[in-house]
Amino acid sequence: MSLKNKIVFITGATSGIGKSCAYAFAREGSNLIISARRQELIEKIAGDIEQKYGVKVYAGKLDVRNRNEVKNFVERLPEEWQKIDILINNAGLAKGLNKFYEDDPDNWDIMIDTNVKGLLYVTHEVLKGMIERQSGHIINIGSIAGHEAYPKGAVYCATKHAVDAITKSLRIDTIDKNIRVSTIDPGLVETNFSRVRFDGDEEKAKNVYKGIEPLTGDDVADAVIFCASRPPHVNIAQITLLASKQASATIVHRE
Ligand code: NDP
Ligand code: 8X3
Repeated sequence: MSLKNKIVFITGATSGIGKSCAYAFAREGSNLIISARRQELIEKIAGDIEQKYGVKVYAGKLDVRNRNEVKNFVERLPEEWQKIDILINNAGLAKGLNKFYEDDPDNWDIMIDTNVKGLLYVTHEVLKGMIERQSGHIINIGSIAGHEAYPKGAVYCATKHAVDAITKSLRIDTIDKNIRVSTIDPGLVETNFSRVRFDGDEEKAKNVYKGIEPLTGDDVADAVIFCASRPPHVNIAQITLLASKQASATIVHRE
C-alpha cells in the first residue's frame, strides 16, 4: 500500500527511532505530524524534512504525559491535518537500571506516565477520528522488554508488557472499525535511550552496546514502514527485531 500523501503522526520524533521514522515516512511521500518536548529541535527537524523531501510537516511541542496538552494538541490540529491515517506511538524512555528495592520511585512515575499513560492519552484522542472515519493504523513501539523481564528492569519491563497488552486489547476492541493495531518490538537499538536511562553517563550508555553491532533507529523504521505499507487486508500484529548478536533481552554475544 502506498504511503504517499498519508498523514502520519509520530510522537517523540526529536531523536532515535521516532526521528528515523519521520525521515522514513517522508521518503515514502507521507505528510507528517511530529512532536516531542523539545520544541526548537522538533521544528528544526521539520524544516529539514520539508526541504529534503518536499512533504508537508506539522511540528509541535507535546509532552505525552500531560493529558490536557495531548487533548488540545489533537483537537487544535488545523483542518487539513485532522484526518490522521497512521499513529506511531514512539515517545518513551527508561529511567535507571536498579534493583527494585534500591530504585527511586520517581523513576517509576516518569516511565509509567510516559510509556503507558502517555501512549493511552495519545491513542485515545487520535482514535476518535479514526473510529468516525472507520479507517486508521496504530503502530506502537514496544520492546523485547515487553516479552521478557530482566534484572533491574521491573518497571521499564512492566511498562512495555503493558504496551503489549494494550496493543492486543485495542486490536480486539477495534476489530469492527477497520482499524489496524500493531506493535514493533526491538531489542538493543543505539539511540539516546541509554544516555537518558543513565542520566547522561556516556560511559555507562556506551557499555550497553559494547562488542556488538546494535540495531539503529533506521533499522526499526524499516520494520515500521513494512508494517504500515502492507495491503489493507494484512495486519502485521507484531514484529520482534533483534541485533544479530542478541538472542534474548539479556543474552548478548559480545566480541
Ligand atoms: P531516544 O531517547 O533516542 O528517543 C526518545 C524520544 O521520545 C525523544 O524524541 C524524546 O523527545 C521523546 N520523549 C521522551 N519523553 C517524552 C514525553 N514525555 N513526551 C513526548 N516525547 C517524549 O530513544 P529511542 O528512540 O530508543 O526510544 C523510542 C522508543 O523506542 C521508546 O518507546 C523506547 O522505549 C523504545 N525502545 C527503545 C529501544 C532501544 O534499545 N533504544 C529498544 C526497544 C524499544 P524529547 O526529549 O524532545 O521529548
Ligand atoms: C529498550 C531496550 O534492552 O532495555 O527497550 O529492553 S532494553
